[in-house]
Amino acid sequence: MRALVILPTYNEIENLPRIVPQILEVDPDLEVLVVDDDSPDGTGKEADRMAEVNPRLSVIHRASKMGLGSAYITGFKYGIEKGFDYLFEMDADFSHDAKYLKDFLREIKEADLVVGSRYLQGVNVINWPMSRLLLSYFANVYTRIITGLPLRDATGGFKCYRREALEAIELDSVRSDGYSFQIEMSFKLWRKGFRLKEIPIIFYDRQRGESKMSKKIVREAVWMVWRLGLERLFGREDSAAGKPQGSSSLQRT
Ligand SMILES: Nc1nc2c(ncn2[C@@H]2O[C@H](COP(=O)(O)OP(=O)(O)OP(=O)(O)O)[C@@H](O)[C@H]2O)c(=O)[nH]1
Ligand SMILES: [Mg+2]
Repeated sequence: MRALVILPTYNEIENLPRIVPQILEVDPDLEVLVVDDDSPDGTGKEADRMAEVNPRLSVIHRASKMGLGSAYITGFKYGIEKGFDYLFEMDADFSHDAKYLKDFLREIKEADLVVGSRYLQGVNVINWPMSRLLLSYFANVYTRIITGLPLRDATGGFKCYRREALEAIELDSVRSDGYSFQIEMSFKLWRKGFRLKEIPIIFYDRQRGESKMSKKIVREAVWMVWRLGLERLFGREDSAAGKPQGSSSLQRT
């Protein structure tokens, strides 16, 4: 078993040197890939320095800030090419606690996508302003109603994909970036009949570094959700590729 934790970074110089060792400590089969978008604060150079002395860390540099979704697509392609069995999405800002990686690794054995969920058992978000929490919570209600995607937390970004599931998606056709990137990826797998599983996580607001949340990300998600809902209604989804045996299902802990 080989698992790759993909960490997209933009100005995470205060977080990166602390988060990477925490991840690697969890399991000897874990490796980390940093996808840095030429962070002005030197995160990319720091990642290179760390990788020089750590064979379990790799770094991809991109020329400019191109967005979270495309950073993950770059990371997925790298991980598939290198033969990893499981590929993680994780934030580099300590919003996602590395201790949950163990839970993901256990659950992915029986699923194709494991989603870390803030809203599975009540509301597990620490330190967000009420306005942001409400936006996130109702974005999820809205997404569930319009797309039918059976997840309590469809916008979260702590996830583990089985390699075969990612291989079944036309990665270059995924266009969205922020919240909607998460929705679109899960939706595509659900529609193809892959097994989705949610596990509870506690989400912590970032303590260091600057937020990249923007109105553009919210607007993008509002439209994407409708696009997916309509695709589902009119059956435009390409269901030919990679459909696994067994029916579409969602398991809950
Ligand atoms: N490579 C790359 N990484 C990004 C980009 N935008 C955000 N990230 C990283 O993606 C992860 C999640 O982004 P955040 O900035 O935390 O976004 P957020 O979680 O919506 O907002 P806050 O937690 O409030 O800051 C972090 O590790 C960021 O450094 C980007 O354009 N390119
Ligand atoms: Mg964050």
